[in-house]
Amino acid sequence: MHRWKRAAALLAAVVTAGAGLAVTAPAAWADGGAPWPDADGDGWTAAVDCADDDRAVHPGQVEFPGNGWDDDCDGGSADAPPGKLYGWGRNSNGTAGTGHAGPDVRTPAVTVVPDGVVRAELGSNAGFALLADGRLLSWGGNNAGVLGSGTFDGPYRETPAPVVGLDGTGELSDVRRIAAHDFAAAAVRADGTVVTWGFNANGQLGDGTSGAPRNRPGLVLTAPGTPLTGVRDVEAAYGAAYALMADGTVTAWGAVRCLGAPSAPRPFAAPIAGLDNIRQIAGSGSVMLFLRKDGTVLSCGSSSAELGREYHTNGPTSEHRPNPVTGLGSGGAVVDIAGSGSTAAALQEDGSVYMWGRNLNGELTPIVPPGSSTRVPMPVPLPAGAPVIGLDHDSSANVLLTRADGSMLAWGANANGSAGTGTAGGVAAPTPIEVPGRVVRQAVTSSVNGLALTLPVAG
Ligand SMILES: [Ca+2]
Ligand SMILES: [Ca+2]
Ligand SMILES: [Ca+2]
Repeated sequence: MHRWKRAAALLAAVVTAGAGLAVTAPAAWADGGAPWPDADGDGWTAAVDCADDDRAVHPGQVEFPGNGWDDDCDGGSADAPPGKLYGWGRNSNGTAGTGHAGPDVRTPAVTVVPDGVVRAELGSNAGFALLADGRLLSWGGNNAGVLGSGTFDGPYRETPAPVVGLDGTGELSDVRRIAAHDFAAAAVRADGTVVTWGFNANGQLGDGTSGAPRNRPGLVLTAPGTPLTGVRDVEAAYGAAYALMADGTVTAWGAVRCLGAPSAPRPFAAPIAGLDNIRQIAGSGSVMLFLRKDGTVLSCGSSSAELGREYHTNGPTSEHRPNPVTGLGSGGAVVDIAGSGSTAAALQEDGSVYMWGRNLNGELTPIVPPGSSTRVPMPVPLPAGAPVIGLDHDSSANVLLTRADGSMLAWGANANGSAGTGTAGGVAAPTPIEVPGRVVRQAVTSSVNGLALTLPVAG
């Protein structure tokens, strides 16, 4: 199916769900008969494609709030229809966001996070909500000061509150993107700088220090006294963080992978060679994944199966340098990626989900037996229904998919009810989850919690 036809089909599904998006038909020919180019091959010509170098951006695409991209080329709605947050999973520290610590929450429950959320994120035990006004709220466990509250005191907080400002007082402002991994967090601000806080054992705070954690945001530096600038997005990964630069290259700090050989932690931010035209970064334990705007995926970091390719066929240190994942299906360009500590996942244009790696926690049970591994990406059998449009698997023993009709699919270890399916024990196959009256547009999962950013069903 041509990309635009599939996009139209996807749009029809969205309209059926009531999201009510507007769309402009692709124009194959300009006035006067000269063809408009379609440089990225997504089926939408440059006449209507606001990013003709990016396969995942075009008219008819679903607008994902707060991801930093005008996905549907609608400058009017841009990037930020604000929504309401739902949470579930372990709640002994209030991480489910219900406003009070208590027993596990096994299905999505409305949170006490104020309306106006444009992006959600989870660390190991803490939740984050980026608001449309640029403030960042945090709640849950405060391990290593990951709440950014300016204190290490208090084992947890039940009521979401703003991350403090750079000087430890006031509120952090102008936040555009948020990423967390374990007990460390990183945020991109409107001026293109990055601030970090929390765990720092590997120098993942990027300010030249390592060891002591920090309970308030501080700037990531390229050298003493010189802040990193020009950042579009950030991914927090195992012992390190990776910044997607506005020019499509990648700069990283901490226990950085993909430098050509195993390397000592970097105390300051510096570029990674061999990466350009990148639109998304995902960490998978020792392996990093990079989605290019042309819809291909690069991997590097270690020889583990989650590399998604052979590691010795392109030079003796191929696993330490960015090289393409091989064996993905014929479902078109990859439009979303995610990784856990031991597995990786990719979503293709036609809604196919491919996974690979080591099945240590049940994430790969739909494709290989527990304890087995696959270096070759394999398609995850999905139940009938609306096409998958997004995925999350960040540092998690669960996989969480969003579908065009606003529902989710989940499976995995399901510790503390973190899959959100309402069941106990591991979930072996993708299982539908609905949030009544709401359309899910972003879903995030950790091994013990889940969050869903939802919009009202229009109509
Ligand atoms: Ca195009
Ligand atoms: Ca495009
Ligand atoms: Ca967007």
